[in-house]
Amino acid sequence: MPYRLFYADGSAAMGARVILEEVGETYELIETEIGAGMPRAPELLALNPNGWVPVLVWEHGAIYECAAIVIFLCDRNPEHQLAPSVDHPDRGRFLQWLFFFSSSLQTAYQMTYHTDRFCASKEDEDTVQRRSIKRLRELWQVIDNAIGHGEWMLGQKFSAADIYLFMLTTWLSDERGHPSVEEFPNVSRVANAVLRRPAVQKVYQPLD
Ligand SMILES: N[C@@H](CCC(=O)N[C@@H](CS)C(=O)NCC(=O)O)C(=O)O
Repeated sequence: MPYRLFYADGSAAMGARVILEEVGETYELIETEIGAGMPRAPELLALNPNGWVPVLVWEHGAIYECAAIVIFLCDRNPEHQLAPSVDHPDRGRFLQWLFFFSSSLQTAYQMTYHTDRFCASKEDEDTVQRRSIKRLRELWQVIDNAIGHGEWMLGQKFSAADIYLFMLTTWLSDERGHPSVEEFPNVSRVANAVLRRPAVQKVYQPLD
């Protein structure tokens, strides 16, 4: 049974889709409405009650949370070497970055894109918006420092953490007053290198 991926352009589902392309799996894309205030498909809600993408359906059920899906796919396709194996010295750092991206950076993005979810009243939205942008800058700086002169997130070895990083850079928005990726030269270098990969070229559509 081919994988099925609940998907929306420009969303966290892009990371999961790039991994599917990298490992050459066949999959069916299920284009999914995730616009603010728009109803969510019952099929999506049945699998992910949060109403978010990505959701990956496979022969034994469905998984949500992009980082979990990425690790799951990498581990099922070890020959592609997108993740250090469980006993490799880099495994811990690989997991660290995926969890950091997902729990810290994605939350900062949530706060700037869905400010209302973090405020009890409209008057607080401006403060939360400003703080979340500051938070984005702080977190990207941590990542930039960690990469340093390294070629990739894990140093010399390319991994799915670099694909995840690339995805997160595509959410930086001038319009929303976010920092520009150029503020973080090491991040920018890694993201540009990931962008050249055929799997990314196939999947990534810059949004207007
Ligand atoms: N922690 C989840 C977050 C996923 C997420 O925020 N997806 C966004 C698109 S990037 C979404 O579906 N948003 C719709 C909404 O928040 O209502 C993950 O990493 O998979």
